[in-house]
Formats: sequence, C-alpha cells, structure tokens
Amino acid sequence: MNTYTLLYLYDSKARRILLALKKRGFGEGKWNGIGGRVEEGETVEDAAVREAQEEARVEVSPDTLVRRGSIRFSFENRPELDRDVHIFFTEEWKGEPIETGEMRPRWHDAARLPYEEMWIADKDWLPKMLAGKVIAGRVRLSGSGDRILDMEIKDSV
Ligand code: 8OG
Repeated sequence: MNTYTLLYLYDSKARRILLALKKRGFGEGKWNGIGGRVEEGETVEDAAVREAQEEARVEVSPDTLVRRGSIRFSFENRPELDRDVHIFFTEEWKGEPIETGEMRPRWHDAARLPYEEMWIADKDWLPKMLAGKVIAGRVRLSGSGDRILDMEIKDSV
C-alpha cells in the first residue's frame, strides 16, 4: 500500500487555511493541502515536512504536526492508485508559502472552502477535522474520481 501525507497550514486565530492549486499530475486543477508520497526510509512526519518545503517552500518542524487522522482512498478499476493518506495540521511554520512548479498556494477562509474545486469527498471529512476531530476513514471513487462509490468516515482517537 502506498503511503501519502497531506498537511494543512492552519491559522486558528484568523481561521485561515492554506490550500494550494495543484498545477500538474494527480489531482491537477484541484485545491488541496500540501503533500505527497512517503519515500522509503522516511517517517510520515519526515515526508510531510519535506513536501511542505518542496511544494510551498515553507519550513515546518515535525514536532508541530498535529495528526488529524488517515483515510484510505481507492479508485474503481485502478488498484495502482490505492493509497493511505495521513493527514496533519500545523499552526507553526517559517516563511510565507510561495508558488512552485507543483502548486499555487493561497489562504482561504476555513468557513468557506472551495469544495467544488476540491477532491469530491473532502467536504465530507475536512469540516470534521476543522472542528477538531481525528478521523479514520475510507473513500472509494469512480475511476475518473468524479463520483463517490463508497465511503466510511469515523471518529478516531
Ligand atoms: O505527490 P502527489 O501530488 O501525487 O500526492 C497526492 C496528494 O494528494 C497527497 O498529498 C495525498 C493527496 N490526496 C490523495 N487523494 C486525495 C483525496 O481524495 N482528497 C484529498 N484532499 N487529498 C488527496 O491522494
């Protein structure tokens, strides 16, 4: 099973969250947190920190990462895309996010996220995380990713 990270920079005072528009590859054209595949020999925390640097040029310390849960995503007839995504929030980082070849970051009001331009199931789990919950879930999408075939989102500990 491939393991991925997904990190949301979150300013709880201003209720702002950083989403980045994916410019190429998997999820192109969608707003998402920052993340990618966990490489061999890395912890998920290491990978989240590395991706924050690579994709938005922000420095994050692993001990500031707050685990918000994990979700197993799969696509009909595309088993090679199966993935466990470990999701983190952080309220501390150094540097202002900047655009890279991969992503165009922008701050969003956490109460009004652009769910129509995000992965289709995000509206079903991200608000729970924003409300402080830790989630364990699975989401199965059609091969094209535009329909939810099956989904289970549970509170975790
Ligand atoms: O390296 P790459 O950009 O391909 O990594 C994919 C990123 O997308 C990684 O951060 C995990 C994340 N991701 C999925 N599926 C989904 C999903 O359904 N919703 C959201 N919000 N993120 C996802 O792989």
